[in-house]
Amino acid sequence: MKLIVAVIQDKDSNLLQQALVDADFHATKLASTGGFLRSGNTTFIIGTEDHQVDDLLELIRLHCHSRNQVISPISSLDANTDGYIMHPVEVEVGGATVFVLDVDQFKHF
Ligand code: 2BA
Repeated sequence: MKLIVAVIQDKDSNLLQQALVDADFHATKLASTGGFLRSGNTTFIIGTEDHQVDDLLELIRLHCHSRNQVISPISSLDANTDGYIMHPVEVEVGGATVFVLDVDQFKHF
């Protein structure tokens, strides 16, 4: 069995969630925050059998698109700017960052 951890953009999350349900994958959706942009993204954790991993990865690939995102400078009125980026930066985000992990045990009580 494998555990797939997929970090995707919020904009793609509803369509991917529906596609996972339609394809009978069991998933948990978590609200997460990117360490670089410090903006919201979505993390799915999905337990699945080894032989279904390729189908799942294809589903994620189909539903998650890369986009350019600009992080704006923080307002100078905001006193709490420690460590925040102070100039606009454009980065390409996604489609998806996916980790495939071996599962030691799976219990469902
Ligand atoms: P963020 O950390 O907010 O990163 C958003 C995008 O910013 C990244 O897109 C990448 O294009 C850029 N970026 C990230 N770190 C950078 C850096 N040190 N210098 C320059 N540009 C940088 P993606 O690579 O598509 O990543 C999207 C999100 O996936 C990330 O959001 C993070 O939440 C997650 N992620 C990516 N790689 C990861 C990893 N190795 N481990 C855990 N989470 C990861």
